[in-house]
Amino acid sequence: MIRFDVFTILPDVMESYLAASMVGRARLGGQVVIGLHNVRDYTHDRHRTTDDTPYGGGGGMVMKPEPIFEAVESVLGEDFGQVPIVLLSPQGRVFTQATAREWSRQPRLALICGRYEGVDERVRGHLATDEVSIGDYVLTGGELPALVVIDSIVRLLPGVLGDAGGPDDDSHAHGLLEYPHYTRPPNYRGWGIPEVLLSGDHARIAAWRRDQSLLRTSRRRPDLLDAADLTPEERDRLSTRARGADEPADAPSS
Ligand code: JAH
Repeated sequence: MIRFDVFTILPDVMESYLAASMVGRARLGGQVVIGLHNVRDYTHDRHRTTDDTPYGGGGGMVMKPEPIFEAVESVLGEDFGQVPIVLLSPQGRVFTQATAREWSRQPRLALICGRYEGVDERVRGHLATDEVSIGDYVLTGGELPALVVIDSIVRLLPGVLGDAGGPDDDSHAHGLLEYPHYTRPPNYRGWGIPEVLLSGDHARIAAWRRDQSLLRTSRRRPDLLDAADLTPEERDRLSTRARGADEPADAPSS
């Protein structure tokens, strides 16, 4: 079981996604607990102020430190100091499948979602233990990145995916992109499927899929190959071989 505590001024927006999907099912199944905490509930003023103008000027608004510190300290209680406190921010290191895998072994994670121009720097320096970005673009807040982090972790938990193959079979599990997938019908608008998939020869199918993953990765994401789990033979072949099209064949198969 894993527990997430999310600190946000938009808990309702997050709940609507977290109630649906595989995450919603995992919560019902008791594999995941998600606490959604409204930072506004930890303000002390009449107007429940969570943001203020930046020192030094320049416009925009910055999230005040006090409600965030008090919310996190109050909710984590005795666990404070033991639990990773993650700030979602475009300035963080890029969140990857490796981080999802590591965090999926934690019993508890806290996620802080900023809005406006971001959070007071003291949250970053004296409260957060980790800072991650889900990619090089700016959003209106950290809520979508927090949902991405939760989703990527929850699907790795034992018993959540409930499907053969599962998380070990997908893109990035071996550091390679996925091979092409097909389902019925075998001929759609004249577009067929690769003959090998109808052969019933499971060894040939596995070899074809591996080959497609390798080719697709070398053409689309050569940056992934350094860290990918390849045999010396596969590395040799990729470096010598002409990297042909990785697009699926479109000859009608029936
Ligand atoms: C935007 C606070 N790459 C992800 C990411 C994460 C957080 C934010 N934007 C992008 C963000 C505004 C305020 C956080």
